[in-house]
Amino acid sequence: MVSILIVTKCSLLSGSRYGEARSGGYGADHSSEDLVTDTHTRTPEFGDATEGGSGGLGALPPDVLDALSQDVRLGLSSRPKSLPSRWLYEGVGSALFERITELPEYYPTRAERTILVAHASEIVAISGSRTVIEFGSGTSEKTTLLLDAFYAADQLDVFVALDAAEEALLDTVAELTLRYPRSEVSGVAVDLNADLADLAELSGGTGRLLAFLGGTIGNFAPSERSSLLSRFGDLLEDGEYLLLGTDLVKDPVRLVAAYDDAQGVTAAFEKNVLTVINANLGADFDLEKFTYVARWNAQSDTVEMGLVSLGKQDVVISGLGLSVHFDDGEELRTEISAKFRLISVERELAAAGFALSGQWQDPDGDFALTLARKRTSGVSLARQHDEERAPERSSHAPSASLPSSRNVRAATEALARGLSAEDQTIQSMPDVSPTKWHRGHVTWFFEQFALIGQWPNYRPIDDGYLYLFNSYYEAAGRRHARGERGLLSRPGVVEITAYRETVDESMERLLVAGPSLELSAIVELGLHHEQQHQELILMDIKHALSVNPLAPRYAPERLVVSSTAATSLDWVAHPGGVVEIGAERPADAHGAMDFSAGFAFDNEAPRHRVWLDPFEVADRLVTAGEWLAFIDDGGYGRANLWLADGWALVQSERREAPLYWSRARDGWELFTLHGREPLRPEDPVVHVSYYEADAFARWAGARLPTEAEWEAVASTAPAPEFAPVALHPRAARPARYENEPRQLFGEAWQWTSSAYLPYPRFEPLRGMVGEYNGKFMVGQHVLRGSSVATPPGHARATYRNFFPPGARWPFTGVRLARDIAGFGS
Ligand code: AVI
Repeated sequence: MVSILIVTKCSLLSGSRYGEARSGGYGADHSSEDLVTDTHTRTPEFGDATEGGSGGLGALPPDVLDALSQDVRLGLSSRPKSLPSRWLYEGVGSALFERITELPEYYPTRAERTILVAHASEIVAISGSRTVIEFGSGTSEKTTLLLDAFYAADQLDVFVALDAAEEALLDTVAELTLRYPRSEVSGVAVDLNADLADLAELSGGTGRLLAFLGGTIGNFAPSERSSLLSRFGDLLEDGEYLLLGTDLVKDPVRLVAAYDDAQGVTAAFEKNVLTVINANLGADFDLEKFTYVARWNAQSDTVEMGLVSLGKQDVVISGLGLSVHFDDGEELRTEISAKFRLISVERELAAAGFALSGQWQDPDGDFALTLARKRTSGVSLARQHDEERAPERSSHAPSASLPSSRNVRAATEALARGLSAEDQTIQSMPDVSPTKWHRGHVTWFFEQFALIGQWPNYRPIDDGYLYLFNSYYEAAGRRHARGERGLLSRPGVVEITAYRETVDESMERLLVAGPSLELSAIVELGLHHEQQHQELILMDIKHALSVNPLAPRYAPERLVVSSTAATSLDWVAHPGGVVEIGAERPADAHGAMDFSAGFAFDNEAPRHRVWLDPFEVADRLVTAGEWLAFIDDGGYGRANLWLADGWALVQSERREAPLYWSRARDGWELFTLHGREPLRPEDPVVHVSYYEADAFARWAGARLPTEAEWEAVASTAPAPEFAPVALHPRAARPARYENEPRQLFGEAWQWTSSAYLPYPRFEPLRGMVGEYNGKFMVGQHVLRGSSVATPPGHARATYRNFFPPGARWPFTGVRLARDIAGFGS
């Protein structure tokens, strides 16, 4: 039977030999009245301590002696001979281990301490725990770094120290009771083989964090490790945390030195197990006849430690009635110390039902502390998925997604920088949103889906922001009316900047150790989403500024360096046939986002085959000069060119030219983000609706391309990596080769004749993000390419932009297409 000694401030259930024996050890400044002692006996596997035991041979209590007897009998009669490392700590073992932790060669204790000094408060914040349970607290020195942070945050309701070494445990409890007067401190003497599930009640409370520090997990064989981690999981409720210290794989020379120190302290520590057996089981081990060895096993990433017999010898263990023979050079394995890689820590934790919440290393990368959250039982499929995908995960170093995240977030702020608070507040029509709303909304996206969605104890910055900045996510709750976003003077731009900064800080804390697959996918989606809003900011502010009769500039006047006379229009022929379009579905088999094959929005997938008859597309966009010809030819007044809805719109709104065109004394003028400009006939036409594009194409004796035609031509063309120099599309440069399709990207989005519909076998993503695209697949048309306002690197050949057919405030242009004559007759 394993004795569990509970040392607590509040209750004395019974005394026992075991408890009483230790109750004198509290130290001079702490009387035993301050603490009371409660001894339980549990788990029948080792017999009942209260019924007495063999006793007499040494200082060990009977149940512990029984366990030692079993381990020695089994370990010394097996081949190779081995003993569990727990016996190293008996007698002078704990003191020797303390000396090891101070050796110059032994870096793990110092490295872990460094991590705790730097990151304890993050661990407190991320976990939100209020109860800390620590296994193997032994010495409280490192533990106090963690506990101090909890206490300072007023988050230490309960601390429970668990340790097999009661003496050290009692000291710890006594010391910590004084150190944390507002907390309930207790200790439980237990070894890790005990049924930990029983401890669930003892530790009480919710919001618990179980700490297993020091790299002790490495002293267990792989199968023992997985069972121990699972048992930790059994002890915790869903959403509670495990904090695990692991030593990392490094230069074997340093590793072996750490376990074979120059002073011979580790050798003495390992040999101590023979003394323990001599003292407790009446054995006659001669310590001089064994030499200590430590070696690196590169196959198992393990330091192996053992005692090698110097010559043949027979050892008698009288307490067990056993004689054990050792050959010359035969080794008794006393300990292993496995070293880890970050990915293997994550994988072992995932297998035990934990998801990574944070992972920190010391600056030398010697040691890691991992904070892992027990997963909710309902997502076992996701867990299985994570395990399968684990090798494909990128580095979990803090840089995994933060640099691009910082760039994207900074790019949004850069777009808003030149805008006053007033500029950022107005909404010139229901379709446009104020700049400050965009800045808040993209931030809300991270708060809602990453922080609230992935961080159980996260507290929203302001519930009102969740309402104001939700765009259209029904699953995220109620929201402010879209058309009334411009009525909000508060929160002002200052509050929104603060909101952005606070969410960024929280995101960095969440991501600092490398996100889980799920979280990285959310972050990635959030960054692409923010890039979409960067374009919306430009579209919307252009409209907002355009309604001002003073036509204020967003950007400095455009410098048109050379005006290439509009090049002649050529056609790029495509033979047709079966083509494949679209992206691979960015989700795993269960519908969870998965961008490991490259980012794509869900509406770009799945990749599928389509049949195309032979066709050709124009090698450049329709120019403003060509549009002028359409106007001058009465294009806006000829009903036969127009779709009925388009004609009705043209009539009702008296449209006679693209948006932002106005007649001036000397001809047409355009409002651009660079201010008013005279129309330049060679520039592409921009800000036309689908209806206008369709009417123009009919007038020109052509048609609009389907989205599959567009993609079939564009699939080999790279999207631009650099931002255009101006925020208005430029004239096409000369073709570099015959039939080069030009201006596919980076000038103006191109209307296609394709209705925005789901691709065959389209499925929305699982969860709230399923609302991202799929629910808008009616009544709109697809646009392809990208525009001057699209952030560099955002677009690709499979990208499907979409707007209602009447919309023209986006940067929308036209590329013509035609059937290849003579086919199909
Ligand atoms: C307790 N444990 C993490 C130590 C280690 O590094 O494996 C035990 C030890 N054995 C020899 N030196 C240290």
